[in-house]
Amino acid sequence: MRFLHLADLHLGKILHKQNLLEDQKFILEQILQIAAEQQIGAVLIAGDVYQRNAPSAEAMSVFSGFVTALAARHLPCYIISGNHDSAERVAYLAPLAQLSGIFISGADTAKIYTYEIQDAYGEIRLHLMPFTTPMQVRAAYPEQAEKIENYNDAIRVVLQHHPVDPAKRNILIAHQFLTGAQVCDSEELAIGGLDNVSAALFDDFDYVALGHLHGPQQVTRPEIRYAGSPLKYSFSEANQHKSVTIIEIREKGNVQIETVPLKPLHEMRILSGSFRELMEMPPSEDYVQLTVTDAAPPANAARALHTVFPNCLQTLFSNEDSGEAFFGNSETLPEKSDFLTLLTEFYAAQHDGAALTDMQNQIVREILEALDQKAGAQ
Ligand SMILES: [Mn+2]
Repeated sequence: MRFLHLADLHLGKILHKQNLLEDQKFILEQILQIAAEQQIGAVLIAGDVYQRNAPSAEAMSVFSGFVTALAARHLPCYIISGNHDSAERVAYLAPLAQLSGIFISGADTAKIYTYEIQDAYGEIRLHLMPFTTPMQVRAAYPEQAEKIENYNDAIRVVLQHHPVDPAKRNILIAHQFLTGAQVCDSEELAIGGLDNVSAALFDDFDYVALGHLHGPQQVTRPEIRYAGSPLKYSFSEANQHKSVTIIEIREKGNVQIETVPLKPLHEMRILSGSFRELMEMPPSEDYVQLTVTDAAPPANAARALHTVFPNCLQTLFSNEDSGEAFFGNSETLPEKSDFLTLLTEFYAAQHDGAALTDMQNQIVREILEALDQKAGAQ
């Protein structure tokens, strides 16, 4: 059977004030197409369905639409909650969803939920392990609490209570940070590596569908794999290539893995240059981070750059001489000002802080009035 492995959807994510819901709808639509083209038999979602513990109504609606589309195509889907999710909220209506072939891990996060699916080679067991913490596992197994100091201990204890039949084909879906994996800025990890889990704990599984880290990657062997997020959720991911992972499992021991690239609605790029250089670049609707390198950029540089890059999410200013950022980013952009204020600021920036003379001010006002009258007459 062919499985499509996804993770870290982060529905409802807002990146530098940009709501990514349209990008997310677009990519989920593309994933549905890939599932059809690739003759997928089931979909795995390895946690972080939502960006927030209490997701927005819009994010919930997008998720509802996606799983409903899977069910309408008779594609079973196996879903666990991640560290960004509320296990209870993700599991809302789970018994009802199960009737349509959508299997969701439950509110008890110290537990593994197992389901079976049949293919030509027999039965495949899908083990759904929601994101869990040492505290939650200690509470579930108080007699072993003293032995649970970190995430590795916690996952070991959960797996000890869940024997796996090694004669069967077993897939684990989990959301944890495996030792040795590559991290980026949009994940929320524990400081000091307390959340490290050893891949050796997963030796019994034919494939481990992981979520948590946003860069697609394998850990220790090809069958222990992070699918990565379907979209870039931080500028640290600008150079990553997002994809979905497709696993083909035949007889026991025969697992083939490939990836299919995803093409986003908006690309993400990091650009740097003088104000003039950036203004002369080809206009683009990509999500960009701009670094303006002038020693003294115009006061309205961020706003002017928005005319070339309307989806600029972050404007940084670095003084090339000192090499240090000396002014904040576009999130601190002043409120919209009237034209005269903008012009005054622009003039001052271009003339070492000098103000318009009374005569210049008068001329500008007359021009503005004439423009207003002309606009009113139309
Ligand atoms: Mn995540």
